[in-house]
Amino acid sequence: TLNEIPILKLAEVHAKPKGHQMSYGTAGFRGNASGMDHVFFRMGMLAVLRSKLMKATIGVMVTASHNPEHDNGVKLIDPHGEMLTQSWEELATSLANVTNDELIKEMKKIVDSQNIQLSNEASVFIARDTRPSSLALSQAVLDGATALGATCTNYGLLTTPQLHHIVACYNGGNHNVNEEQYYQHYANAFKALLNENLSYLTKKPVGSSVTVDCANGVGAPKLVKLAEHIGVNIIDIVVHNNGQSGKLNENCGADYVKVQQRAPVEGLNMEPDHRYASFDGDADRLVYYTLDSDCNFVLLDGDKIAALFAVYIKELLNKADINVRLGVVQTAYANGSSTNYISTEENIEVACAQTGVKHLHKVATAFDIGVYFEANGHGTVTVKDDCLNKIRSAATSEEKLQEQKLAANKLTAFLDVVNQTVGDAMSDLLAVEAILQDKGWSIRDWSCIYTELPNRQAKVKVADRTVIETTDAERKVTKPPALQPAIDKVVAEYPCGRSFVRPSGTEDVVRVYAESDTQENTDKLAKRVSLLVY
Ligand code: 16G
Ligand code: ZN
Repeated sequence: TLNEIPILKLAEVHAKPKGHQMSYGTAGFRGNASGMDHVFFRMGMLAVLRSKLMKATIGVMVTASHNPEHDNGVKLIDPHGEMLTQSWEELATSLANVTNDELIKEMKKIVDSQNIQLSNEASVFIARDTRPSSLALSQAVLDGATALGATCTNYGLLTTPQLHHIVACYNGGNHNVNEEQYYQHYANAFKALLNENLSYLTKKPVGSSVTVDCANGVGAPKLVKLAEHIGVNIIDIVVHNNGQSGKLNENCGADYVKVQQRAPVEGLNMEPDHRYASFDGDADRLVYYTLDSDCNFVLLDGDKIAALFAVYIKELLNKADINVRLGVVQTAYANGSSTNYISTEENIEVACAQTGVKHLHKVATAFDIGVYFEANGHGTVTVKDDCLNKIRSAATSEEKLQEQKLAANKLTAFLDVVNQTVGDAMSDLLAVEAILQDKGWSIRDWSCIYTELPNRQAKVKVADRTVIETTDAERKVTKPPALQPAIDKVVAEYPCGRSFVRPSGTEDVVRVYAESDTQENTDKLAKRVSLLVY
């Protein structure tokens, strides 16, 4: 049974403000940090119920990612390091929204409907980002989890993907996993991958530094640690926007760079052909950029990282003569040129999923090897176990030629560098650096694999964004019925035109995307479609 008295006492401390309603969105609860304390407390309790049901450790991450510093958020991590299963999102929403008086009743409802054995043990791992509100809010999570008698481990400051990694490894049986082990794992995997590269000793493009804007977030101190574990003689990472002066995500970070299509305002004295990268506030997104010889800004976003990864994997599979199903998963935001390059030029299967990591992840895991990326820089590679075994055994097989074994070995090493649980800016950075190094490519070589169509994102404030409903991985509007035909009509006027609108899952706005042959046309198209939404 539930130990009601201590729960109710703590619930008073973390009381819900009247009328405050929130829902578990694309990536958990997110909003202005003030007034959200009860949500964190209750998610601590929900994590315990989930842990008892799954008989495994559940993670709770306190972060609002790329949102402004005054926001905060919370999301649950399931046993294998994946996002909370979708059927529990509604339970989370109801639990967050009931009054204090209804709290016990609501929890009992969850216990009954899910058939949870309250006598089971529970274990919850908690971590937070660097927001000023995060310490107190992670304490609220701890209070909630301990109120239900869970064993809690508070990891303090971590990037979101670090917590995913730790939860997945722990539940996988590695009970010594911790932050230190994370660095060792990725540092060793990266070094092993470079060692597979025979030309590593002679050519050394990694020797030139990569400059990383860490959005003044938790990624900064963590990336410094990772770099120390690898060694500056192997990779030279210069950390910018480390939180000493600027504000979290303000005029910097992956979201700013991608949406504004420009470099962070402060801190970078950009030089042509140098490699720059940006993380977001919790380091689960990565984009690269540089200046061309005319000093124009050049962005290499999630689409370009996906293309780089997929083509590299395809080449290694071919070299190793391994036949498995490789696929790339994108969203509607993927630039049309990237889709064309991957599918038509490189002959790699491409699937489209709804926005949000959980949707892409699911589609990716249907492939033997799935590369998924959102254009905004969130992505990773997933591999099926039997496929991984196939590659591993190819690396040592007597029947394979030396060259084929080498390629299989390199692919194994590469797959070790990526964080398969979730998009991870740090591990993705290492993966990109290793591929460029292996290919002897400059950032310019990489950026030239295809040329993006000019694109524009806009947002429209409307009274009620839920009146817009979409289908076909958000590429078509179904409601209101007149909207899609109107969009189609406008789009048809622009060469290479494409545009879609979708209600945001994280903000109270409708988002508009447009692309076409020139920036001028694209901007016009975005504006006209935005007007249709009003
Ligand atoms: C969240 C998602 C991100 C998605 C974004 C869309 C995760 C971890 N993050 O940040 O993948 O691109 O929401 O936001 O799933 P929107 O619905 O406001 O456009
Ligand atoms: Zn993030």
